[in-house]
Amino acid sequence: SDSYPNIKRDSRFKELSAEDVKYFKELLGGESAVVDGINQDASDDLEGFNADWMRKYRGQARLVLKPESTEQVSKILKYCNDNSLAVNPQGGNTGLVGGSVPVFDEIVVNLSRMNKVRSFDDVSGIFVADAGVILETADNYLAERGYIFPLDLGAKGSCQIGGNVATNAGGLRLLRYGSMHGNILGLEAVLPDGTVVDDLSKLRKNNTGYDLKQLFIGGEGTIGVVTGISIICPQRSPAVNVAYLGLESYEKVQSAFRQAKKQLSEILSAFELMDAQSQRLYQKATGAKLPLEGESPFYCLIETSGSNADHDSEKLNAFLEQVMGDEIVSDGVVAQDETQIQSLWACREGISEASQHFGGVYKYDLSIPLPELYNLVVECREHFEKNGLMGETDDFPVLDVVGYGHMGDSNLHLNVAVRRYDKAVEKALEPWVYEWVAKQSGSISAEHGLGLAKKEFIGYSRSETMIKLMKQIKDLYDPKGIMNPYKYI
Ligand code: FAD
Ligand code: 2HG
Ligand code: ZN
Repeated sequence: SDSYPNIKRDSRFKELSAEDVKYFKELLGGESAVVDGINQDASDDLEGFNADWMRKYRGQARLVLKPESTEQVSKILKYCNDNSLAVNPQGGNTGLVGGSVPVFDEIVVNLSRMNKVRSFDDVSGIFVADAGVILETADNYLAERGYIFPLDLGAKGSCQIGGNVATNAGGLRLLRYGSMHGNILGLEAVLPDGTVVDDLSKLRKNNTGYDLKQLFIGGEGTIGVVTGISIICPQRSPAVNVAYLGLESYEKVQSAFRQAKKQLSEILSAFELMDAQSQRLYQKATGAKLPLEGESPFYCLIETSGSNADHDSEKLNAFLEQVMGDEIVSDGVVAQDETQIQSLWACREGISEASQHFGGVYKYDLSIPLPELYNLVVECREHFEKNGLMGETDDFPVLDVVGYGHMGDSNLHLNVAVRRYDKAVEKALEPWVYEWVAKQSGSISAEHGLGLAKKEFIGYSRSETMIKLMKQIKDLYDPKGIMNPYKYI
């Protein structure tokens, strides 16, 4: 492939034939379920399945299959396994590590037509649905019933709940609701040989043997296709407040976090960090007006969710009075209505897209112990300045280095915004960033996963022994290696 000069197509995998396509068309019963680039030129139709959200990774799939039932997924995988055809499971294609698009000519199995809610119990809050339901659709369904999906993220309008499970997505409220590993009660998944693993449990507690569903959560489509999920959803909080605060130093950000946990305790539902550079970039990319007049080096977005508006406001006001009185926070605004809540959140959720607006971006998604978390951003800027790669004019490839993320979960998003992709920038960043993180015993993949982007670097966060165990699991579930090859480990 021209896209990936350093990776070779695995010759174990058969190339697609017209015969194969005929089988799939008969199986799925219709043209609309198949994008066929074998019998005709379908490059335009295939583009959206081959290119990722960042337009950074591009595959050469010539066939996309859109099954609408678990049985169809099972038959597709069995056929692929029997015929050594490689497969790339795909949800909403919003993944940020190149895992959701093929590397070569893997068949894309796209879950978008598996989009039915299967059941909801409004006493227990247990929601069972097909993997291809869009996250926002699931959340709207639950909102009508007084519940909330325990995960929220900027890509909610496109990502699928099956994709969220496959990546073990973290998002904006993990601090409050916990991870997919904790909330998912059961899964239905299809193994490469077509076996349907029916573990759609609705039990909160179930200590009967190894908890095998956990392997699919964060498995990134490497051991099977998730077709259905069962998840426990909390009550939606009727009272929601959002505050956007300016702070003078990262030390003060940590103090504010400490105080927020202490004073807002059970109603705290998000604590997000944005540096001044990230807000400037967001402002420049979108033209939106920033919430505060003057600039502060750091900003925090704090959300509370509770059941009693008066009680929550009282707590939030007491918190704000204290942190402003103690000069922990220098400036701030509290949203007065739903529109303002949305626009404050947009300042945080919009950074991811803004950072690639001026050409491109190198993204790092890292777990770092809180006291050291922001040092990486500072040192990264110094590193670029020393290397002569960052500056004001077009001569420099790097436009800016921005730091933001899920402060409440010690998860930093380091985004290096570039005017153009440049090998020198990449060389300066990797493995420099990974070495830095390994030294702090952090994680090189906090919430986005490994995909193609991190595969080479897993050793910075996992020991030889653990990598070996992971490879054994992969071989056990997928002995022919057809599931999402070239990625993960
Ligand atoms: P895809 O991108 O289609 O696939 C992702 C991976 O999962 C691939 O390896 C794919 O093979 C596999 N996969 C997908 N569906 C299945 C399935 N049914 N069975 C088996 N494997 C499958 N992530 C976070 O964790 N937190 C955030 O806050 C966050 N914010 C984001 C904001 C934006 C604007 C964007 C673009 C992305 C963000 N992400 C975030 C990353 C991404 O949205 C998540 O990883 C999301 O969970 C991916 O879901 P998807 O349906 O788009 O999956
Ligand atoms: C977020 O928290 C996402 O906004 C995306 O995880 C982070 O783009 C990124 O680096
Ligand atoms: Zn994130």
